[in-house]
Amino acid sequence: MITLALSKGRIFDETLPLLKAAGIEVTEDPETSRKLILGTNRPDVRVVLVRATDVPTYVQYGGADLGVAGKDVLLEHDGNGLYQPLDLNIARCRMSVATRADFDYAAAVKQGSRIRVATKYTTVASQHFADKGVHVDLIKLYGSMELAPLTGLADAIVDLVSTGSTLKANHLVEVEQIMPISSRLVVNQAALKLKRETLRPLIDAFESAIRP
Ligand code: PRT
Ligand code: MG
Repeated sequence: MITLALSKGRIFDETLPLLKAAGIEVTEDPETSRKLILGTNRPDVRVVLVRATDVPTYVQYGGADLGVAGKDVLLEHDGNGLYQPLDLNIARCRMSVATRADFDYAAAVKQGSRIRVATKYTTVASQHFADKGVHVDLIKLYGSMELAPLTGLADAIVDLVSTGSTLKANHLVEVEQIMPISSRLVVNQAALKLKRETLRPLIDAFESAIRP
């Protein structure tokens, strides 16, 4: 049995066409079913639904043989035993710095001021500001980052941006792009050895689906 860990929403939706190209069809709809384990047309392949941030953990400890996780999630996840053979180029967005329109980020950076930054992505954010030589006080949040500059909790946020409409709706402006983000295939290293005969063709099929 091969177990694939996916998160509901955009990762599940954008992985479906890749699975289809590999001859795998999920037989249940996660939006209408309450099941966390979904069957496929292949008796030896199943999908488990986990939180996006839990995908690397499932794969690392062998709760799943492979999974799909955003680069944002992978950069914040510490731990090894994860083989990352493919950038699937799905669920694309970017990681950016955003502030209130009335906060002069460029001036704060130039003056060497200490900037208060709220984010869920503390590993990426601290690396980014350290590389720039900018002094920051990082405030760890688990969601609704947009609220932080509006309430005075922070001067800036580091968050994911895709269309930019969430920032706009909250009167925030993107002042710096940190890196492009997409989702990667992650594979348990032990499983790759033990289940190579099933896993390798699956990885190859994904690869030809993204690079036809
Ligand atoms: O939502 P939930 O709390 O259940 O979990 P999650 O946010 O971890 O999962 P999900 O499904 O929302 O995101 C899974 C992965 O999709 C992330 O790890 C990213 O790699 C990728 N991804 C791609 C995004 C976005 N685009 C994205 N736009 N993840 C989140 N967003 C959010 C962003 O944080 C912001 O709140 O959407 C909002 C901005 O969108 P725009 O279009 O208004 O700019
Ligand atoms: Mg989300």
